[in-house]
Amino acid sequence: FIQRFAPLFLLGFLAAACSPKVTTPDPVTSFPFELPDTRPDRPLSRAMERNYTAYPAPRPEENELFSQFRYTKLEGFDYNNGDGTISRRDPSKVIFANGKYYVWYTYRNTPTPPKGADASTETIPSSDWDLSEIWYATSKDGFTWEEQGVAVARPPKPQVGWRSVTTCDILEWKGKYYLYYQGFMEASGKRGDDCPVAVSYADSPDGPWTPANQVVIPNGPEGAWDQYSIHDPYPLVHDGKIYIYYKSDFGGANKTLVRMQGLATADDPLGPFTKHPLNPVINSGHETTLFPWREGIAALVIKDGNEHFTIQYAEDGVNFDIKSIVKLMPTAAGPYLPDAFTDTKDGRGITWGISHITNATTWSQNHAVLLRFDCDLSQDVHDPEMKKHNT
Ligand code: AAL
Repeated sequence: FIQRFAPLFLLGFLAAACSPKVTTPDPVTSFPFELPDTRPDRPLSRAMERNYTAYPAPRPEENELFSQFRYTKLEGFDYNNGDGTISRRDPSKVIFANGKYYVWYTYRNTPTPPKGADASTETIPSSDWDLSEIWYATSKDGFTWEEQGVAVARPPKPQVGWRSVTTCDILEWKGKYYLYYQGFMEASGKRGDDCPVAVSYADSPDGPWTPANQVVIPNGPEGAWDQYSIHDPYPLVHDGKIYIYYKSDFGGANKTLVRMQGLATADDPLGPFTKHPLNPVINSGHETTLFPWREGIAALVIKDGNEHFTIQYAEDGVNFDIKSIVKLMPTAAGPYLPDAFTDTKDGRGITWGISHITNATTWSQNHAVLLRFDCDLSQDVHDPEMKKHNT
């Protein structure tokens, strides 16, 4: 056998030894990797050209900021049999304090489900987020939650938020806690959505919360991109400052909304906040969800706009690039984010959080339910073995 096939083995060995070495970077092991430009030397269609120039990799799943999302029903919340009278939506990010996880969210408990702006009264909500308060819940494991009750109630008229306080997010700064939220002065659907951001503060995540009774991020001047609304405030600590990303929308007056994300920064949680001169910094997305990633900031760009369902990254927190295109993103995601306020230069990413889902059969979105999402947007799951498993 050996005598008969020896010449063939020899030929094979010589061919292998003399052939030019092709070294393809291993996408599994070389994060953060750079793919070789493999464009052939011939004209390409516009779509193929764009595949090499507009995106970081021809296969988005090869980027470390790619993930699939898994969802789990939460235990512990009562929804009145889902009749639309109790709603929970727009969760904050999740923090860990006093040995448990905390989440804050928009809570509505009204005699009827939403009936649209024209049918709304002092007690009948126009939309799912009308006549709401900010409530909170705690959990030992992130799956079963104990609802603790109200954190920020609606203040008396005419204070900011008298009609509804919604869509909050949490900041921890120098040992104190700050909840930022939308303060409605009119029912949603009657231009109440053109609301600014207000803030309440507390010494403990359990409260009591003191409203600052002031607008902390005001609407932009007439003609500005954010003149109509300042929504979904999302605080992080970055470069020694408080960074609040928020959503606004061009064209609010004629209801052709084009939703985008802006940034305002401050040295003090009660302001003044300075809006970034390059705003809007993300051209798409609905609710804001961002997280420290390596030395910069990553964003889940969810739902609206040309770049919806992408995950983006900006080393400076301002100039974002698409890193991956994903599916089934968590709506209004509030991730568990241990390094949200540590001013990290090496953001580790996220693996789970709370999002919401709505039964959007009507404009006003009858009611919403909180649910848990899990994902692999974490540096710690990108070791070669884990990565093989995840892809
Ligand atoms: C959301 C958020 C804001 C909007 C409405 C309630 O999911 O973008 O909070 O105002 O919808």
